[in-house]
Amino acid sequence: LDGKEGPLGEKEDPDIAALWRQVKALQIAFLQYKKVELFPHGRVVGQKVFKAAGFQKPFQEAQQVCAQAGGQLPSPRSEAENHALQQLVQVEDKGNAFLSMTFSKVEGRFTYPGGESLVYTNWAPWEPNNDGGNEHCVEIFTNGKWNDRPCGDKRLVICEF
Ligand code: 289
Ligand code: CA
Repeated sequence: LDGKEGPLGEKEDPDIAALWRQVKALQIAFLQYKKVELFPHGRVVGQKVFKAAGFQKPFQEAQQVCAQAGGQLPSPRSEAENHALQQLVQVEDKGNAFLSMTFSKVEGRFTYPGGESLVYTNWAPWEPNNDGGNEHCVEIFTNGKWNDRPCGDKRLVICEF
C-alpha cells in the first residue's frame, strides 16, 4: 500500500486523478463566470435563466430579440420564477416587462407560446380585463402582479433561457 488506493483498496490511475483535478478546477471557474454573467441583470431559478435586455420593445420585436439570442420571452410557471422576474423588473427600473403568454381567440384564454394552458398565474386584482378590447399580451409589474396589455405597447424585454 502506498496511500494512493481508493476506498475499495484499488490503485488510483494518475491520469484519472489529474482529470478529476481538472474537472474540479473547471467547476470552480464555471461558478465564478456564472456569478459574473448574472450580475446584475440575470437570475437563475432551477434550470431556467432569466436575463433582462435592458431596453423596451413592442411584443413582437421583444419575441424576436429573445429568439435571436436563442431564448424566448419569460413564462413564469411558479412563484419562485415569478419572484425572480419581479426582482429583475425592480433592478432594471425600466418599467413593466412583457411575459410570453398571449390571448388565444381559439382557446378563449391566455396560453404559452406552444398553445399550452397556464399552470401558474399571478393576475393583479380585476385582471385580465381586456380593457379597450385589445389587451392580448401580458406585463409583469414591479410588485410581481400581472396585467393584460395591448401587444403594441413597449415594455422591458426579459428573456428566458
Ligand atoms: O389601456 C389600459 C391600460 O392602461 C390599463 O389601464 C388600467 O390600469 C386597467 O384598466 C388595466 O387593466 C389596463 O390594462
Ligand atoms: Ca388589463
